[in-house]
Amino acid sequence: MSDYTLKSFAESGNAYKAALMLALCKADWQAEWVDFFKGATRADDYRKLNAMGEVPVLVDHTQDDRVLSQTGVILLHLADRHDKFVPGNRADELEMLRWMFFDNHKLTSYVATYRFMSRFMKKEGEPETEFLKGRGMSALKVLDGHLSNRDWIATNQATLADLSCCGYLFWPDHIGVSWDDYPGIKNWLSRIQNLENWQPPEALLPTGPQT
Ligand SMILES: N[C@@H](CCC(=O)N[C@@H](CS)C(=O)NCC(=O)O)C(=O)O
Repeated sequence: MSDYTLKSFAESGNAYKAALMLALCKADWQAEWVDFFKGATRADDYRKLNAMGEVPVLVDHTQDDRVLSQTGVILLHLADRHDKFVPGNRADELEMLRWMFFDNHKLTSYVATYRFMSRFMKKEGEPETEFLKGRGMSALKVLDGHLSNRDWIATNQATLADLSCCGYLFWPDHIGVSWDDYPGIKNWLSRIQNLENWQPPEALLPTGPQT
């Protein structure tokens, strides 16, 4: 058995954050496909595992099958286990956490939900979808401005903040943007792609029917 199982699916940028961390840490892990589009996360057995009904879930087999959810928590747990992507001092760590909270509240939350509504629910142009798009694009502008004069989000090296914020950003066509309009993000994504062992979501995670 692998050290970790990641309950996931390839269309989930949230799952990708954890999968990317596992890949970059060269961890011994396996993905287990969750049939999200058929409602698997709403089923009783899944809710017993994660009462929040969300993907991803990480099971750490090296720690008595400990179950973790919320990407921020999963990333922090993996950083503890592999001693990677967390700065060595508290001030930098707080800066990293600041951007991870921003990601969870303002960036991924809107960008991912906009993508879900437009691409998978086919509700492009409807008022709720346009609202999500506006909020998501505002968050992208904040991130782009922050990256205009620096290589990485929190320190002078990649941290969990970078892995968290990039979750959905390797799908610019899915969120209706061109990174040419966001040069800070464009250059930063290239730097992430150059990290040793980087792979795109579809190479790391399993997929299935999207209905
Ligand atoms: N804040 C959560 C977000 C996870 C999330 O929204 N996952 C999506 C799939 S990408 C999900 O399972 N959504 C189900 C739902 O919201 O009911 C995290 O960081 O893990």
